[in-house]
This record gives sequence, C-alpha cells and structure tokens, in this order.
Amino acid sequence: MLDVIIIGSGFGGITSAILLKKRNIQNFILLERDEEMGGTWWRNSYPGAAVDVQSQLYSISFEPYNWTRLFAEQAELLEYTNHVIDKYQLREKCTLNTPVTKLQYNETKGTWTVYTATEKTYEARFIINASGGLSQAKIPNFEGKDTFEGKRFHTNRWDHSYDYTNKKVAIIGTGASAVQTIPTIAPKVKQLHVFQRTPHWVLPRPDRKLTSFERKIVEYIPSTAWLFREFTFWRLEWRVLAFRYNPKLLNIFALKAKRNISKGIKDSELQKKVTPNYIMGCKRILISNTYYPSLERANVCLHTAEDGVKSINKNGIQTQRGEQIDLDLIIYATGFHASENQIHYPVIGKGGMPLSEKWKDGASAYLGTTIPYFPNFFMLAGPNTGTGHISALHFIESQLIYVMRMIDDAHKNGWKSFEIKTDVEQAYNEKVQQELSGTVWQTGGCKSWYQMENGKNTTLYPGFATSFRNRIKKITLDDHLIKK
Ligand code: N01
Repeated sequence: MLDVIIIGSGFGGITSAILLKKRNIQNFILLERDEEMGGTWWRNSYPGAAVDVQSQLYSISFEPYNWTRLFAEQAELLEYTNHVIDKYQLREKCTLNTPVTKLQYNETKGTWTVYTATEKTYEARFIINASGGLSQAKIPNFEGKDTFEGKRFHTNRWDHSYDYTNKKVAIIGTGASAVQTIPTIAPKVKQLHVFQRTPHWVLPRPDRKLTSFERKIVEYIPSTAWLFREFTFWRLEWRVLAFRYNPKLLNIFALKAKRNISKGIKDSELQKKVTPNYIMGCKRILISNTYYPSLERANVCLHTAEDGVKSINKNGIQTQRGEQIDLDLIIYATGFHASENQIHYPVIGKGGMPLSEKWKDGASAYLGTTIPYFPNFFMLAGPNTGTGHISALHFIESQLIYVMRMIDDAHKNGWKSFEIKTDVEQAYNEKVQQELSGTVWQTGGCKSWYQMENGKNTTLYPGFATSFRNRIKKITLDDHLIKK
C-alpha cells in the first residue's frame, strides 16, 4: 500500500511530490491521465499560449528560474516544468496514460482505492487531488455540432498535425485563450470568423524580453530573482482592494483598457462592439497588445451575440442572422468546467457519501482543501481558491502548508484518519460567500466562469493571497475529527 497518491502532474502535483520527497516520504506515486507530465502547460499548447501573470510568480517559490521574458510563453513554461521534474527525479514516480475513474474510501482500513481507466487499481492512505481547476474543457452543445465534417478542436487540445495555413477558420469565444490565439493565427489563415458572445476588458500587455544584463544579475546573484518576485507579488496583491472593497477603483483601469481599444481599432463600429458594458474585473481581465489590431485585419470578421452561432452543420456554422459560413476548422476557445463538476470522476467518501451529493448545492471545502466525510483527502486548486489578481501557484503553495502539516502529524502521531469537522467547514464557507457578496465578481454586472448557473461563486477566494496563507497557517487540529 502507498502512503500518498497524487492525482495530476501539473504544478500542483509536482510541488506536492517535491515536498513529500523533501520530508523523506518516498512511498508515493503520481497518476497522470496524459501521455506526458506537466498539466496545464503541457496541455495548453495553442498558438500564442503564454502566462498572463508575470513568470516570476508562475514558478514554484523555492525553484526560481532565469526567465527570458516578463510573460513566459508556453514552450519556456514547459521547459521550466520539465527542469523541475528532472531535478527532483519525479518521472520515475509518475504513471502516465492513467486517467482516474473513481475514488473510494475504505472506512475500516482508513485508505483510499483509486480506480483507473487502465483497469489497474491503487491503494493509498492519503490522496492529494491535483487534477486542476481548469482542466475539463467545455464545448457548448450547439445544435448539430457533431455533424461538422471539417476539423475541430478545443484550444486545450490543439492538434498540431493540422495545418491551418490558408484555411477558413472560426474561433468561438474571446476569453483568455482566444485573445492569445487570434492574433497568432490571423496572419496565416485565409479567413477568420471570431465569435464573441460578451466582450472582455483587455489591458495592454506589459511584456518584454529580459535583457542579458538583467539575466546575468539573476544568474550571479540568485537572491535578485526572489526580490523581483516579491516586488511583482506586492504590486499585484493590492489589486484586491479594488476587486473586493471598491470596484469603482477599477474604472481607472477601464480608462486604460478603453485607450487600448481606440489605439488598436480605428473603426468606431468595431470599437463599440468590443467595449464591455460591465465593471472591469467582473470577468477575468485580459492583457494583449495585438488582439484589437488583429480584429481589424481584412481577413478577420467579428461576430457579436446577435450574429452568433445558431447551429453547426456539415459545412460550417449558421449564424443567428441566418448566414451560412463554410469552414475548414472550428476552434473552441470556450473555456473550462470550473465552477461546477470540479472533480469529474466519482469520489465516494465515508459512509458511502458521493462527493456529487455533498456538493449538490455547489462545491465547497475547508480552505478549498479538505471536505467533511472525505477523510485523508486533499484537494489542490479546490473550491474558492482561485484568484483574479495573482498566480494560482501561490494559493496552491499555501494549501500545501496545510496538506504537509496534516500528513506529518498523521505519521508522527500514528493517526488512522483525519477529517475536517462539518460545522467548521460550513462556517468557513458561509464566511467566504458573505465576503464574496460585495466583490466585483458578484456585483459587476456580468456572467462569468467564476459562477455557477445560479450565480454562486465556487471558484474565487475573496481576498488577499496573504490573508489566505495566514488563514492556512492558523489551522488547528481541534477543527478535525482524528482517529487513531
Ligand atoms: O476560457 P474563458 P479561456 N456560446 O472562459 C465563450 C485561464 N487562462 O480558456 O464571455 C458562445 O475565459 C465565452 O463567452 P462569455 C484564465 O484563468 C490562463 O479563454 O461567457 N460563446 C468566452 O468568450 C482564464 O480566465 C492563461 O459570454 C461561448 C469564451 O468562450 C481561464 O483560463 C491563459 C459559449 C471562454 O472564455 C479560461 O480561459 C489562458 C457559448 N455557449 C487561459 N460558452 C494564462 O496565461 C463559452 N463561450 C495563465
């Protein structure tokens, strides 16, 4: 039997594995559904893929890197991921091509059985579920979508064997992935139809290459990487004041975004079409210098909601206005299942409790990490640990303080199991929902992937990354049911 099974080998899984190794816990494995390790930055290889939070923050705090750009591109992010995997010899710990199909808790033994699509089962005392908050691609159920005879794929699963040069292409969605993809492919395709349901706020992208002088400083004085990271962190952290306490402050940034529109687009009709009518920050704020100019290219056509996708047929898309658009390729840049279905395989806890039943009114967990009725089970990037202003990795590393403390204590004190108490988890989540109620995400006048259909926000943490970390550091064992 294993001590720990980590599900997923993205940043969450990799950092968990390193921290286990650092405390000399070797009896663990990682299970990865894909054919390579790396998670997000292996999967999301669409043209133009890059971070939209500075690279310094998109790296593990104790594994700084000498990045070549302020906002690293996918290839460099994957290079960093592989560097860390190899440095800590994690490949030998990882079983690839092994999607998890079900998790079942065994109360008598205090262990978890992990069922997989390879039909092999595994047993462990602890589960660290690091399958990712944005890992289940969402493809809307457009009428006739499966009848299309051309090529189609989601940005999250780009088919690099397909050459889109000189092809007639449609991209559905204008979110974070789309604004990176559109300017990159527009110069190569014959025709690009962009389907925007709701405009997003887009700020200029303050990206640049780091100079060789700057990189030399980081190389010879590694503490400067830490300094740069801290500087970037605090520059972004204060934005919570606007998101949470005073959304009106975001109007200052909205002015900058409007200038980005007028600078990037000359046509006033097109300018109107891309200008949002909700408070900035309500949806994730995007950054790009190239998105707006690309919409004005002669081979690009922007379709708004009135002119959106009505149905899909074997030749292409029929729009709401009845126009038939013949296509070679449809790209779904339609995002992920994030607020609902946060773990997509059945998880059966104590007393046969299915997680889907526990979460029937929306996903919740104590500090996004532990769930009553699910002993010895941790979730990374869990409910309400998302952030609109900083890297997800900061939150994951905070969660791992909690995870490692519980695993250490279980080993030291010979616990069979531990579980967060129901009333503690409930009180925490009531507070989170109450804190969320005044934020721009709930009051900004938009519908976003942060929320469930009924408007409940199950994804974002309503505050500073530092306040989340402080809460984690204050966890008390009295809040848990412990069995020896
Ligand atoms: O997805 P999205 P994404 N009919 O949800 C549209 C992270 N990320 O993959 O706004 C028509 O932002 C939808 O329209 P609307 C980042 O956290 C990070 O781009 O709902 N359209 C929207 O335009 C980001 O927020 C990086 O009206 C439909 C688009 O599809 C998150 O991933 C890079 C539709 C979805 O946009 C998700 O980004 C990329 C329908 N039925 C992504 N359903 C980094 O750099 C959806 N849409 C770290």
